Amino acid sequence: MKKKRIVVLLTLLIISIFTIFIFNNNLKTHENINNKNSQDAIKNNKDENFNEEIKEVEKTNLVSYNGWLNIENNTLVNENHEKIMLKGMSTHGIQWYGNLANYSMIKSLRDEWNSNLFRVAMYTEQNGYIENKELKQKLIEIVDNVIKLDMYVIIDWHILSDGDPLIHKEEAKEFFDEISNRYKDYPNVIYEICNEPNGNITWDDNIKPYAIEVIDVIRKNSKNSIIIVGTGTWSQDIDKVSNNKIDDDLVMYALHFYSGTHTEWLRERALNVLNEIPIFVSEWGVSDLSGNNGVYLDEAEKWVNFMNENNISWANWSLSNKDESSALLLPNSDITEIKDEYLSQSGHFIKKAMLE
Ligand code: IDC
Repeated sequence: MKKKRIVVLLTLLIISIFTIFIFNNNLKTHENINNKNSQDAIKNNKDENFNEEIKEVEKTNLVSYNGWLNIENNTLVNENHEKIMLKGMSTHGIQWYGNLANYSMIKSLRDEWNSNLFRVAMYTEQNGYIENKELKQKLIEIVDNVIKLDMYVIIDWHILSDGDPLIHKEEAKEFFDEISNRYKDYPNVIYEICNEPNGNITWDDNIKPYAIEVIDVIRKNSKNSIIIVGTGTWSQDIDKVSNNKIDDDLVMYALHFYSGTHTEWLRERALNVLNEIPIFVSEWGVSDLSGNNGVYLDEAEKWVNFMNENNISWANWSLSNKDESSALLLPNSDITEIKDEYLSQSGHFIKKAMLE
């Protein structure tokens, strides 16, 4: 009799353990299905491929906290309508210095400098993407790493010697179609569709028509991403935009400056339009416009204050160890983490600006 009771009890126990196991597993599968293709994958920290590092830092300036960005009163806000400022490094051209933009380097910028943004500059010309299509793989590798690190990332179609964005419009459309499809579920990604239009072109006839077509392509995949559009004269002509804006609530306009060349007059120009258009300083440097010829830190300080006062997000040129004054690192220092002893004069200044 006693034996029989034990057998019954044991059977019941086994059945209950089995049921709990099945139920639990079912829940997990459910969770996975729900999270697939969803922005919540990022927020809930459950996407295995992309979120392994989030747990380490719980910062209110990162993507898991802020989510999809928006624009209100011409400035960036997070999902809860709170103002947010993005600050980070831009790579140099990834065809030359892409290897410095490795996982541990970007992680150290996040953890030690409090950076929440990284810009990936993919040149179109100068042995950039147009001639060298493998560069896309390099870009993807870097962007994936930035996403893993829970930071925002700018994908920069870096036109420069090709001053008119229309020159490589078809390639741009193809590229942004593929890339915005790949990243459509990630609030991390910001598209910068033409770094610095320049030369004999205008906003009305060249840049805006180009932007409309490329934005259209991106919007088919991603309705909610922020898109930055370059402006004329190497992204200084923000004053040409206000009466001919692009009809899209999530578009921002690029203002670029180099403190050895661009001073008070450009800040005034920006001030004049700050209430009319959202501005993103997606590239700036402490050198002159050549990227070299010394550092201009007093003027740079004025710019940094200006951006802080007006909640303007920025990316600094550049994370490289080239022998030029805008480079963050000393010439040829080959490092995988940001360390003070390898910082150039620019590097020391940028560290301070980042931590302000
Ligand atoms: C510069 C690099 C320099 C390189 C040159 C041409 O610092 O090493 O030889 O480009 O490729 C920009 C551009 C950015 C420039 C930077 C400094 O967006 O590509 O980088 N600059 O000249 N606009 C204004 C300045």
